[in-house]
Amino acid sequence: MTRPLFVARPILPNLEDLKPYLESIWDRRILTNGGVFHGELEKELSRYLGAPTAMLFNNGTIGLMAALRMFNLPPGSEVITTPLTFAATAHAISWNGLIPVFADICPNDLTLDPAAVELAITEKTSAILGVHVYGSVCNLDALEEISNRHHLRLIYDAAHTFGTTVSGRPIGTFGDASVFSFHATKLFHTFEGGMITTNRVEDRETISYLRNFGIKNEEEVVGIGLNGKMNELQAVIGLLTLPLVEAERKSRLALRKKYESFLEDLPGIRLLAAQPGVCNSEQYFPIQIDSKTFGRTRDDIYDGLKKRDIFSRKYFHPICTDFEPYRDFPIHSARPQPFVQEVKSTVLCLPFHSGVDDGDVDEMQDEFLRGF
Ligand code: T4K
Repeated sequence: MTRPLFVARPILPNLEDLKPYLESIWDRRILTNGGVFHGELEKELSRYLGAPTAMLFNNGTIGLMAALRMFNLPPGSEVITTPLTFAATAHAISWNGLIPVFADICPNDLTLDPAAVELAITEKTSAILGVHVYGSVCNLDALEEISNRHHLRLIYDAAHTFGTTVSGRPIGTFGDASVFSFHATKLFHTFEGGMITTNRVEDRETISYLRNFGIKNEEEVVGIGLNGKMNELQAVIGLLTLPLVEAERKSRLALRKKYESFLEDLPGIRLLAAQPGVCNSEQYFPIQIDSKTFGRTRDDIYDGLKKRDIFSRKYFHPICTDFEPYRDFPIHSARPQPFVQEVKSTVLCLPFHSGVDDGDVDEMQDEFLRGF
């Protein structure tokens, strides 16, 4: 048993395998601004993620900021998103001088509810930013239909869906653009990192300007770009980590089955159902606790596990509209009360990675069956 046991644990390559890469960087002295390893990783990820355009960033947040900037959305226009996400999603909208507008989530998969999105649309709406939260895939068809009908851009925060496919189609090819996070806590990581993918090769030039200060050549700056570049050390970590991803995903899939075996039939515990046709990224394992039926609250479980040095996380509670910058922003909903307000106090992500062994699972099972 590993203690402390965290919600996430990064996969790491063998230290010895780093050495030849480091020597090569040291020889060349090209440390960033598009080195050899950066180029190699970009090519490999384009293949892995099945996206014609796949461009590395130094983290997912900067990737989101750049993706929103790609489409020259009118300043002050509104971007509809979910409040059940990491703060970075809403912040990326705000940093672009756009207004985040929050819409409710679907009870079955916890992603943006298309009916709520419809209700949130005004003449100022310019885009929808869906989040495949926990690895749960948004209602792609409905969101595409709405965005086409209202002439809106459709962008996906794909931070939790590395390698996900839907009926064989890679997740990063839906919508106008998708953004991945390669943070240490993600299935695939580069310590810190991110990527924008799109279905159109023509987007590469725009994204490369956005990533590199708008620089076209030594004498021309053609746009207001960021410094979104990934460096060579991060790229090497990516090259060495990518081959380890499938084994990690399989190990998490096995862990999911173990968790499900004792949680599935436990009164008061709800699990997210598998989505038809979706090959899941196995990024997080969220459960929802109905305290009336289970007899204990989500916070009781969180505290009970913590006493055993097991650190689950209440992702994503508080929700964005509980945070100061977005406090009192309305949540548009097709229900009398937004469902997300209910979910936020019931959801808990259990440790979900290959470092969780059978002893850990047994210990958690005992706690759940005893009722904490
Ligand atoms: N959109 C969505 C939907 C996201 O979830 C995120 C990031 C983004 C956008 C933005 O992408 P980035 O700009 O981050 O690339 C973590 C991550 O920092 C964040 O990347 C992630 N989402 C978010 C859901 O989780 P914290 O504050 O919960 O991280 P922290 O440091 O508490 O880590 C969680 C646990 O993971 C720790 O208890 C221990 C373990 N851990 C963590 C780190 C950093 C390790 O074992 N090793 C490590 O190096 O935000």
